[in-house]
Amino acid sequence: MTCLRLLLLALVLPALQSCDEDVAEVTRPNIVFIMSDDHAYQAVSAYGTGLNHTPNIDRIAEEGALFTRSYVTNSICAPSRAVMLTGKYSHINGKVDNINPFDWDQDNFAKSLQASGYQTALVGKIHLDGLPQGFDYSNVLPGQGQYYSPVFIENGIKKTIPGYITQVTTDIVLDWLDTKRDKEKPFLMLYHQKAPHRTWMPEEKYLGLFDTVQIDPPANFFDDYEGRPAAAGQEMSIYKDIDVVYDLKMLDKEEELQTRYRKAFQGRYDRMTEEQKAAWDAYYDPIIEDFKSTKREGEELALWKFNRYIRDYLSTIQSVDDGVGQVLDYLKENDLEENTIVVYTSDQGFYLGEHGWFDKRFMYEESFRMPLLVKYPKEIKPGTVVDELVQNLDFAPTFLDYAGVDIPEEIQGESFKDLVNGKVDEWREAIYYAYYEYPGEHRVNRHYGVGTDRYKLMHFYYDLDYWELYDLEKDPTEMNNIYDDAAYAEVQQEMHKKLEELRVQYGDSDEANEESLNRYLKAKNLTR
Ligand code: SGN
Ligand code: CA
Repeated sequence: MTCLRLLLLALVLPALQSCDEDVAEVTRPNIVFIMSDDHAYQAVSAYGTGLNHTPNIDRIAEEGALFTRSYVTNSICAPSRAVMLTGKYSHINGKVDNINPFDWDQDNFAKSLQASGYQTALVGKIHLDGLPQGFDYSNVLPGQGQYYSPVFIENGIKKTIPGYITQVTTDIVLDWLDTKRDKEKPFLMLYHQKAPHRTWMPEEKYLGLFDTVQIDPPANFFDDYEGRPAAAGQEMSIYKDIDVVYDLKMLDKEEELQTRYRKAFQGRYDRMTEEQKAAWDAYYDPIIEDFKSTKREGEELALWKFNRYIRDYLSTIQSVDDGVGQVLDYLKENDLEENTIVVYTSDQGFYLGEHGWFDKRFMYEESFRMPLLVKYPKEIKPGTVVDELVQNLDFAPTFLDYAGVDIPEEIQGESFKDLVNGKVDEWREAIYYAYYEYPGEHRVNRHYGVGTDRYKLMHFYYDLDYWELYDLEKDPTEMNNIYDDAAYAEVQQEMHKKLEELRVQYGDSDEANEESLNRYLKAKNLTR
């Protein structure tokens, strides 16, 4: 906050006579930034897909704003979080994949808020090794974390906590808000859920929640990937790659279903208490029996797998939604509602059967796009809808802007504070994307690209050199690659131009790709 603004404040609040930090604390907003892991916008009922019901998450948009075009810069967990913290692209902050380490010594927005007098806390999944910097309190998961009896690292000290991860995470957040923070200071709380990440293990009380409904897969579930070699080469197909024991919980007591990851799932099951196991078995055992005794093949088996997958995935979200409700209620009951910004988002999008897939990584719409709901009763009108293109790159500058802290020059994102209130005349028309983690799990090739509200251009490279272009208005599910289609020659040229401009603007290049590729191959002990 500038001194001039503080002086103006001092005029209206005569009790405050100085230009020091204390004055600012009166009005600076608190920030609760809720991020879940792999939560597809298709599974937030505020987006109207009708798949499930998330009344508490929806409340944020009802009382504030719903963003219809919020995108990630690199659709994978740890890089997404590094971008969120630094406001810089992966090739600048250095965290381009889940493999190489993150440099906590660099600036992040929590450090800036902390230096300006905020109390800062980080709870849950962060997926960046090392003691988090910029936080007065951290209580985070090692790596991916576990659904049952999770391990947390509280200010550097490891502890196993009984219970189900989503509720445990919420309890830690509520406890910090209620008993641990300095109530004289504004606060930043990063409340980061593990759910609904693979292997989609529901809380006992929600086992079977979606069993009364038959969920149809998306229309392109049986995609043949024609004209899209990278899409054809992935390993994230619900039909061919999902593991029936590990992912779909067919852990039969007779041990007849011996799949690749059975042992890993046994380890997860063994973390449950006897009571939890009893509830789990009562639900899954009859399904296992049916699976073993009914012969399903081809399309029928694919649909059966899709239904098992989607039901577990959606059930884990119900616990996330409960947690959001508990935190919103806490803010309300403690007179914190008016002056607190609440954000709900995910670290990337996710496929819920589109193109036949689970997982993410591609720049295709479902994993590129994320849910984003923001409320701040003091400034944002209830029911606001924002259709402009925003990215996770924008979180850091937006929070600094709301807190009245100077936004460092090197930050590459833009604050969307004024955009939400309709006070911005010009906004970006194109966004840049880059994905790196290949060769790796799920085999999604390295690619980069540019998106506008209507078109998308992507370039797959490394062991491919292949361009794709989509007209999202005519082909929203991206089934028809129109690159080199004469009817789109002008659009193609225009999109190439935009891509080059953005690569220059953000300092990305083939050389930077080469450099990060070499680091990646070295870390994985691979040769080209
Ligand atoms: C794990 C998952 C993958 C997932 C990555 C990245 N496998 O490795 O399916 O793509 O995380 O996800 S699992 O067998 O360990 O569940 S991310 O969200 O952390 O980037
Ligand atoms: Ca994720």
